[in-house]
Amino acid sequence: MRTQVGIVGAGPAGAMLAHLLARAGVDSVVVEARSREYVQERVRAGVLEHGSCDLMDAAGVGARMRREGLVHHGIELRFGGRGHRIDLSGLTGGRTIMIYPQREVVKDLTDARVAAGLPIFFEADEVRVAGLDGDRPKIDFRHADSAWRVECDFIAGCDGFHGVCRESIPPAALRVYERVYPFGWLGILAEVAPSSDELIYCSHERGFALHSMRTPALTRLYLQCDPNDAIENWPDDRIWRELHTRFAAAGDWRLAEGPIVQKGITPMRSFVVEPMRYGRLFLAGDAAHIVPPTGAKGLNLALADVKVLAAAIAEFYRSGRHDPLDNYSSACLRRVWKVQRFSWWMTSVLHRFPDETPFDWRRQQAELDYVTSSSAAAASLAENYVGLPLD
Ligand code: RFL
Ligand code: PHB
Repeated sequence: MRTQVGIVGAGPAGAMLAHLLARAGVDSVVVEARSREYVQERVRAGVLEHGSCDLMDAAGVGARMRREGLVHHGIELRFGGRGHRIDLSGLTGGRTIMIYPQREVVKDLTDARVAAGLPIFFEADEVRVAGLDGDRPKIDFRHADSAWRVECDFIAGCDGFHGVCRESIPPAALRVYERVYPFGWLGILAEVAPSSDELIYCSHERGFALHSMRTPALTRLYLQCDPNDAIENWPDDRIWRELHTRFAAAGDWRLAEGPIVQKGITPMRSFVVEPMRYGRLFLAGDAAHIVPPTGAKGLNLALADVKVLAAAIAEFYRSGRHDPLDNYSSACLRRVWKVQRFSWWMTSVLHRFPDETPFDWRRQQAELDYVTSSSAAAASLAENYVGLPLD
């Protein structure tokens, strides 16, 4: 089959790109390795930046998010057993963040695509991309026991960190920047109302902890842990004990417990590949970059990339102009590196590092004290947390 843009992957990047292109009158075919149920159920990110919410609206899929999402005006930084509020809205001229699970974002986008009858192949096997440096790149795959080929003008590699698109680029054409952290996050989903109205980022001698949420009845909690630890070493009562210890605070605040319905350990890395393009293949989202989750940025960066890419592709079909496509990588990377910086900073100030010295610990505590007592420092954190401008 023939299309204008072949999109590999139906995570947030691929699903949003397909949607933005359709609204601009550009044809696309989406090829996804997993089932529709799997991509719509995967437990991942939870925080949408202000600009990501605006993009959902602009794409015409914001209605349920506006109805069911939880608007947050601040976050708490907890250290030394005391909570300190960062007034995100007050420090950014009224901007907010939205708690709306990534799976709901993907569900809204993929349901809209299926309802519109536009092509999307779930459960595609043996996906391959070829002809990237020619003018007719292709996606080959197997679906329901048949072999398929999609011939495209352009391919968007939205297939995440472990996808095939980045791997199909000759290594000499890419430069990789990477940092792997000596810790991971143990994340749980618990059927209990959140214990706080806002997210709590907690620095403790035993390591970082995060209190987040998905809905008014579902709490999401994370603990810094050894990245090589096995989840079997963490029975539920050990997880709760550790959470209570790290979140302990002066006053009568208590962490509420409930049945744990999901748990897992995720390693953490910072990763960027440059450029985000090879010939007619454009990389977007986790396929091009990974941030540690401490700044809640991965999903938002993926959406920001495809906003730029969709506009560049639409401009190409409207006017024949190439320059927005030629500028895609550098335009995205400027923002990507600022978000890398922020995610690295949040990570380094809140986690314990195995090789740190007592000096480092005191410096971290001073940094947290500074950011919660200086309005200039707090404003910088807030500006980055609600999201740097998308353009
Ligand atoms: P995704 O979501 O990984 O989607 C890629 C899609 O491509 C498919 N795929 C293939 N399809 C066809 N052929 C192949 N060969 C394929 N290989 C893979 C996959 O099945 C999948 O459907 O990448 P995308 O779209 O770039 O989106 C990125 C985000 O998913 C990611 O950055 C965030 O989840 C990161 N993240 C967070 N981001 C935030 O903005 N806020 C958060 O609060 C936040 N918390 C998190 C997170 C990521 C986490 N984990 C598990 C990595 C918390 C966690 C624990
Ligand atoms: C989440 O709710 O999963 C979450 C929230 C904030 C983060 C990371 C993850 O920084």
